[in-house]
Amino acid sequence: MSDRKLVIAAAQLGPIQKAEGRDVAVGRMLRLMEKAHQRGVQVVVFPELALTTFFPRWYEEDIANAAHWYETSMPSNATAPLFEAAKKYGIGFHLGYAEKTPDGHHFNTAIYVHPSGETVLKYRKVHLPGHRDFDPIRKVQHLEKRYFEVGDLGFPVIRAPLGDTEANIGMMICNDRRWPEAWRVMGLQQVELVMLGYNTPSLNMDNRGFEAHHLRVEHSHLSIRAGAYQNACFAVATAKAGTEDGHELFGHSIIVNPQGEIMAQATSWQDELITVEADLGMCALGRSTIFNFAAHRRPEAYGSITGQIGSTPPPAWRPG
Ligand code: ING
Repeated sequence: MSDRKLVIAAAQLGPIQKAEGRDVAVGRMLRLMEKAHQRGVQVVVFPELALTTFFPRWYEEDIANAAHWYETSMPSNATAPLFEAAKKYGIGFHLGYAEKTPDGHHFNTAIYVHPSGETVLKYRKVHLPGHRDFDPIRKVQHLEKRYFEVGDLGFPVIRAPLGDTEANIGMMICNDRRWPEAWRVMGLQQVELVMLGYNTPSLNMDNRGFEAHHLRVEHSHLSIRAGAYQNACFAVATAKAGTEDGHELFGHSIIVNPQGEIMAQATSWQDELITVEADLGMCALGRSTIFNFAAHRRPEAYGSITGQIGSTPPPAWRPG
């Protein structure tokens, strides 16, 4: 046990309908912040694209028709109440949103905001799933490659004051959790707390093969538990869940410790706060033993991980 205790929460959101404005989502997030304050929470993690519906499911021929989904400033009039609540309650928060930069670039972005209202860290989603153009085979479109550019900030980790202590924090977004490279880049920076939001359909929308429904959640938890365990860090994974205009997203937000154990799990697909007290000193065991990277990693054997993009077929062996 260490004296580096931190009370953290995943603030899961239920659905946000296409016709609902940012004020609806912000109002619900403020209620979750108040509940977090009542529970002595010091850090709150909101979902990916927390201010709007998951708009990449909707095809727009003219991208200009999607302009209203993006934030051109942060904070903005609509989001300022979140920053004020952070100051009022002394709570830091992670927020996922669609970012349009002053020079016209579009990213699926997340920030961590200190109770002072200052942005401590920004991340832009690197692994954009789905496709760019309308896909007639799919049951539902997943057009993140149409609406966002690949994140250009890497996977930064920073040591920052959190609650009564400080921690090495990093972020990833949704599909990133399925890629061990994202976790390891942050593990190599000694990350202790990974904050991630997600919007994940509860059924496979690809329509290109069978996937048992229960595996949707299984694969999500498998990815997060493995990432936390293999990099000796905590992970807070927060869903936007429920049915948005007929399209279902699963909840099952979880908080995972550095041994890969689920410490808390949401049990609804609505607005729900799950809370844990994390002992950040727990990261030390994995980092100094089984995942002591300096002692055990062999980068000379890993060249293909950054040396190539797609997989290539192996040489074939034939008897005699
Ligand atoms: N959503 C999904 C995710 O990675 C997905 C897309 C679902 C990809 C299931 C593969 C399998 O959780 C986002 N927004 O990345």
